[in-house]
Amino acid sequence: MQILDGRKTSNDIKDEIALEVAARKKNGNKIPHLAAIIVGSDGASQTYVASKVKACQKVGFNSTLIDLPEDTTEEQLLHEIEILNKDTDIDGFIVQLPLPKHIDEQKILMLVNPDKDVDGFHPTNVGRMTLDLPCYLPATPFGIMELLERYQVETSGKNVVVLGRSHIVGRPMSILMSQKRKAGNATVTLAHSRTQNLAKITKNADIIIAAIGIPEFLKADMVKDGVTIIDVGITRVKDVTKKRGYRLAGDVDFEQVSKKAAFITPVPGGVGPMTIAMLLKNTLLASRHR
Ligand code: BQF
Repeated sequence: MQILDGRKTSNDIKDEIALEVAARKKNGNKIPHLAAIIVGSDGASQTYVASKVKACQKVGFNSTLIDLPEDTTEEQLLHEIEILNKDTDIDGFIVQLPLPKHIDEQKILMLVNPDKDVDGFHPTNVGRMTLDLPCYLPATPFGIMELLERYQVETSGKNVVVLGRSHIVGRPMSILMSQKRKAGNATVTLAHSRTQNLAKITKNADIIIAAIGIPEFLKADMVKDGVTIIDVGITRVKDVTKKRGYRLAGDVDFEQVSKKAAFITPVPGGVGPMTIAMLLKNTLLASRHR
C-alpha cells in the first residue's frame, strides 16, 4: 500500500509556483493577486479561506480577503463581485462556499467574470471543461488529477467509480476521468444516493473517488484487493480527546480499507491540501493570461 501524500505533493507544487513568482518579481512582472469573498462566520469556511490566504503568502502572491456579515444581501454581494471583476490588479477571485441560505449560490457564481473564475464554477468554465476546451478546472478535481499523475496511477481503461454527484467534486471528476487526457481514458460510473447494489459496483472498481460527506462510509468488504482510493470527505466529527473538540473524518474507513488498497489518500493530508495548491495554480495561470 502506498499513501498518496497530498501534503507533500501540494508543498512540491507550492515550491514550483514560488519559483515562478520569484522569477517574475525579479523581472519586474506583475505579482499574482487572489481575492476571496467570505459571507458569514461558519467555522469550517473561515478555516478554509484562512488556509488560502496563508498559502498565497507562502508562494509570494498578493491576497485580499473580503469578509462580509452573515446578513449580506444578494445585491450587496453582487456589488462586491462587480468591484473585483473590474479591479485590474486582481487576477482571480473566489466566493467561498457554502453561502448563507438566503443567497442563491448558482445565481452568484454566474456573476464572476469567467476569466477571473479560478474556482472554475462559472457555467462558461464548466461548459468549456466538458468540451475539452482550455478552462479553469475546479480545484479539488484538478488536485485529484494532479495527484494521480504525479504518483503515476494508471487510469487508462480502468473502472473508476465516483461516489457523489456534487457540482464541485463528483460531477466534474466523472467528466475529467472519462476524457482523453492524462489521468483520463477511464470507464466511469457515477454512483449517488439512489444507486442500487452499490457494493457490487464498488467491488468492481479499480479506482474509487469518494465524495459523499458520510464519515467512514466505504468499508473493506465493498472494495477489491489492489484498489486505488481517493477520499474527498472531510467531515468534522466530535472527538473529546482533541484540543479542538473534533477530528476530520474521511468518507473511507481508512483503517480497514488501506489493508486492501494499492494506493490511498489519507484524511487529513490527502486531497484537501491539493485543493489549496490547485487554487494557487489557477491563479498563476490567470495572471499569466493577462
Ligand atoms: C487536509 C471544502 C467542503 C465544502 C467547502 C487541507 C483543506 C481541507 C483539508 C481545505 C474544502 C475542503 C475547502 C485539508 C478547502 C478542502 O489537510 O486534509 C485543506 O482548506 N479545503 C473549501 O474551501 O471549501 C469547502 C469542503
